[in-house]
Amino acid sequence: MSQATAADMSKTEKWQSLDAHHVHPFTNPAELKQKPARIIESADGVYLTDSDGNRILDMMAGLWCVNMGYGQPDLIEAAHTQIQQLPYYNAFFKTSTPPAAELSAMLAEISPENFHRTFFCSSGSEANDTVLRLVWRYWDLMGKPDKRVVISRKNAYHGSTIAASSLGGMDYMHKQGGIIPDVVHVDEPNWFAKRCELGRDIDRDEFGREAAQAIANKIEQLGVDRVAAFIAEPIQGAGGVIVPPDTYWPEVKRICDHYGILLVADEVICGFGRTGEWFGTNYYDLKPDLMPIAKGLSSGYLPIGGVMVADRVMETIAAGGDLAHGYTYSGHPVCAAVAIANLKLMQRTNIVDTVRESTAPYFQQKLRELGEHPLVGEARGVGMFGALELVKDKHNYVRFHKDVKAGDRCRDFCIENNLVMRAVGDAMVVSPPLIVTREQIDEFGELAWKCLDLAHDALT
Ligand code: PXG
Repeated sequence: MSQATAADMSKTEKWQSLDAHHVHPFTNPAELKQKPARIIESADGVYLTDSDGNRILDMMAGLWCVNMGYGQPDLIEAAHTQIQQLPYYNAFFKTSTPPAAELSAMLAEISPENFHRTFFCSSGSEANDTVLRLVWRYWDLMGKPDKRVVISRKNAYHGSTIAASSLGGMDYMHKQGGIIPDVVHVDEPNWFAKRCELGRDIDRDEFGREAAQAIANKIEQLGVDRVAAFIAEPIQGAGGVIVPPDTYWPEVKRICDHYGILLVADEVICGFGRTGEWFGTNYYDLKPDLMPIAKGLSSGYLPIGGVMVADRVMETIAAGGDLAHGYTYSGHPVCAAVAIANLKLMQRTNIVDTVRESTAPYFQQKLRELGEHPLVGEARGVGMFGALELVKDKHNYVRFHKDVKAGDRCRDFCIENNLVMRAVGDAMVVSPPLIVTREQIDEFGELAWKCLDLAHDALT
């Protein structure tokens, strides 16, 4: 770029022209070429600022991760101090660092009682690759190497590496990346989608039991000698905040126990306060064997994830000698130091109690009020996340044709009005930082209603 050209450009145009070299995740490059990316320059609390100076209410906490909000001095200070003291050292070959050690002990303290060990990595996807390695290793060591199949669910999201996207149930990802052997999918407990499919109401509890029974049927069909584990998010996040019926999880637990297969609870979104409990596992009393974690562990300030391993699984793995698995950045000291500062801040501010007792009920009430809008067929959620399903006919479970792209169009109105709400198909999903206040929830309610009105006018 010549200097004269650069001087003529606005700040936004300058970043956008540089960004032309950037391959964006989950983005159509042709669309981006037509309308370049919005550039986010800074952030504070629950607000982002873009390069045109707009102040945007971030009701997605980044990508479901900035749980303690932007600009937290403790987290910034922790990174600064640790990067000076020791910017990197690894956790291979019988070595550790103070942050990796302390973080693993803190996780043992805050997690359900049968968890005392964590393997570290840098993302939720790596965590789920690790899950697969651990599940297969466990059954090998148990003398049952034929137990290889992991059952997952359609419309689940477990990440984007080949193993994690195979575990996930997103068809459009499988179409591009293929799917590894030994992963199968059953129907999700999506009551709303089922009612739309049938065009009538169905009993929620009965549907929950049937969705659980699909797992048992799959185990019977494959033969229990081949089945290693069932993996699921306690509440599906990226699939559209699918809250299962109350009958679902007790029955799934019973089925996993009955057949003696491992239960993996993917806590990447549900973990660290999102449900109003420390883990989604606490919310549903799941007692899983493995828990992949990431995102809210560091409030997204630095990339860190992990797999928490229940005692009985760890005993077997530990007895097996060398674990041939690890990443350069497993237990990265700066990332771990930020995660420690994040967890300490969460503890000191009692944020999980505040969410459970005060702000989440208020937020859920606000979502239900938005559910009264003529465009919204269902408002659902738990704790500090939820979804609004946009429909053509509110009373008869009639969706818009998918080519109408109702969700995307509503999302565009949100962006124009400085509100981040994400569209998953026609579900508008919301997952604000846990520190969001009642006043900010009111602001969200007003902005969201306005955007729903605009979308309603455009779509009907
Ligand atoms: N498990 C779950 C439950 C997730 O939600 C991952 C694993 C993978 O984490 P990493 O850190 O590898 O991205 C996720 C990630 C979206 C969106 O558009 C959701 C995620 C990631 C990117 C986009 O809703 N979830």
